[in-house]
Amino acid sequence: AANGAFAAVDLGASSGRVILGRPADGKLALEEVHRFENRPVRVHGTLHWDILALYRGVLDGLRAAGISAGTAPGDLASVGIDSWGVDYGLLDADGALLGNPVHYRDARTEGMAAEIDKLLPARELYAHTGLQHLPINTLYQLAAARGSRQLSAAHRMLLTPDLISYWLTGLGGTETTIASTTQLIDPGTRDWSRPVAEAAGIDLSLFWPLRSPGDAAGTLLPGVLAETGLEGPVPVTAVGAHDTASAVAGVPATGDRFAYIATGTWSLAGVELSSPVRTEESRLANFTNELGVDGTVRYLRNIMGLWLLQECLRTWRAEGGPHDLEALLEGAARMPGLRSVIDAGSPEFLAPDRMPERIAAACRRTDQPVPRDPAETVRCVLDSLALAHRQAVFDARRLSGQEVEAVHVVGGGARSALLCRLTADACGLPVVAGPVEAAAYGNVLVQARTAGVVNGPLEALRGLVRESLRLRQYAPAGDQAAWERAAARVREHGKETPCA
Ligand code: LRH
Repeated sequence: AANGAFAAVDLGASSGRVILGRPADGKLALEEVHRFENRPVRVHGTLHWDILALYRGVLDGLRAAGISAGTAPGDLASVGIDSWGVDYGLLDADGALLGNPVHYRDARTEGMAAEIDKLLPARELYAHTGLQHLPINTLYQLAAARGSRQLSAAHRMLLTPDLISYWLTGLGGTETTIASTTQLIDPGTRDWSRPVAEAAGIDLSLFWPLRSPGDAAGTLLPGVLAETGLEGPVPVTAVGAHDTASAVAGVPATGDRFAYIATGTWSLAGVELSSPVRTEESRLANFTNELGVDGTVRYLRNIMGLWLLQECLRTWRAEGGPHDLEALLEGAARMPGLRSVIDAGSPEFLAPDRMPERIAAACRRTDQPVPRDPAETVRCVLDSLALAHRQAVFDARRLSGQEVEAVHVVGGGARSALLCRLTADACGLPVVAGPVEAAAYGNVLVQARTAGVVNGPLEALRGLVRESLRLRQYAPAGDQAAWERAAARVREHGKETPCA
């Protein structure tokens, strides 16, 4: 391997993968060398991540990456790590992990927004951080942990990808894109918001210094080399450590007139900006300003995403019902559209369990036909997701002034022709679908640029993604008025929606 291979560790809420990227001839070839499940565990009522199982998956993946990259030192040029947002582990003064990280879907954050609101009104909080109100935000998790012995004993706090990086290298750091999911960062200065930390009583010295995508993050420890069979030195490079930041970097767009929808467990739908939008209108529309690579701002809204389907499937499987997603999607594609729609942005769907029942209840409450079978439920979910995509794209455009000529769907949802077609129809805009592994593309390209193997600004990196795969295009069709009526149905009932 002339220029070496770069390993992207990409940890999602339902699976982790290690993907090897080899840039050559103006293209980037990706090879998935290892994939492993991410299965949360409930212990005494609290939902945790099985973080050591994930770390083992990372080690197994690095071993596989080394074997695939070649045997000479330097064949594995670097490693970069990205993961889902908001969650963290605490270290004691000896660097040992204090307990298993808690899952953002755990119920401990209930009522915490009201607690924080007493200390710092939502309006001010938004003016400082520009983050949408989501119960999962680190700020609310820390509020829930406040006064616990564990938090009191903590010497350091590491967000998930930084924790993995710390275990691999022995060095600490806080990558800015993942830090921006905490609700403790000011997206204008791209630094900690001291006023927010002070008001919320959070000690910022828990965090190691900030670092940016492209910065060096250490080298694999001798013990890690021994365990993975790799020959050192293998550098670790900070990438967009938030998976969504890496995914947006990997969007194969031309120019800047595009919206993106990063689909997976969540749908993250919005536009890329050069500075944050923190107007009151933006706050009320629940838009977030997270940080992206190369000084960009990811102006987007969190939508429940494929989580709704994953959870339905989990329930149906447990009940001995249907479990073939492909067959269900085929069935759903034949159903009449827009019979019932739910608010796919609502936190009422955040918690796990009994999803088909909760979807049915939402339809009943809003006087819409209740889905009668799994295929109808799947159709309801996909229509609802497409509708939420439309609302987010339209709102992002209106609130930021950013023009949008095409919508890029990346991540797992790009595989579903039905979801992409419905999204194109709902937005009345062409949808460009792919890559599924956008986060891995973004992750590898930032590493490769640091290594001097590829050059240029984000736009050039995106050009490389475009050259590397066949993208699918979906032209919008159908009746915009029908989507507008469906949107009105959701809006009308929005006020009655119970919050998680
Ligand atoms: C998607 C994601 C999203 C966050 C959520 C916690 O994987 O990172 O951007 O809001 O997980």
